[in-house]
Amino acid sequence: MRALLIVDLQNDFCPGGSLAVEDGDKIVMTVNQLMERFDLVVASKDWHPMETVHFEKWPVHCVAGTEGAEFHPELNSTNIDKIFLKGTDNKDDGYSAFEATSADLNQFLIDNGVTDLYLTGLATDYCVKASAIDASKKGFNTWVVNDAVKGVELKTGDVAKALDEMGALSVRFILSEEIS
Ligand code: VGL
Repeated sequence: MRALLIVDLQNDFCPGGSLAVEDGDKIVMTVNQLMERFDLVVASKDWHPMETVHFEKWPVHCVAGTEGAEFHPELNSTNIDKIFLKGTDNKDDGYSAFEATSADLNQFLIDNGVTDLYLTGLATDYCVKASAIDASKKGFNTWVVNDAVKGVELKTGDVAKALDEMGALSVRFILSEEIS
């Protein structure tokens, strides 16, 4: 059993948002197409309080209930079976979707018999990486869909380094066209 995980495909991480990932919106169509091929689709949302230690490191973004925290408007979010909110505590960065507090992602996947998890979304070098590493450590066969993720790349080479770190922890890489 496989599931698709969409990480943080929210307005604030897309062009025009407060922590925009360059071309972050360009993956939306690919993610929409992928959703059609999966029986189970889950998504994380960064969902921060107005004041949090996280905003000492990053510009204010994805504050719970704001427009910036909404999914990108072109994402077919009606195809998402369950949403997991993370970073909800004022002491918690919540990079990984497995740190979600609204529901337990690991338990949800186990309860649904998921063995293989395919990751898409933003950003490759932060929340996708953290989520993929957690997924792999928890024993899921973990795939990152290379053409359905985008990185922040604060420093040149950050994305390449993130891919190496994930690969070293048995995360595998695939293209959306290879997924039927
Ligand atoms: C993210 C930086 C700060 C992400 C979240 O979703 O990758 N990056 N907060």
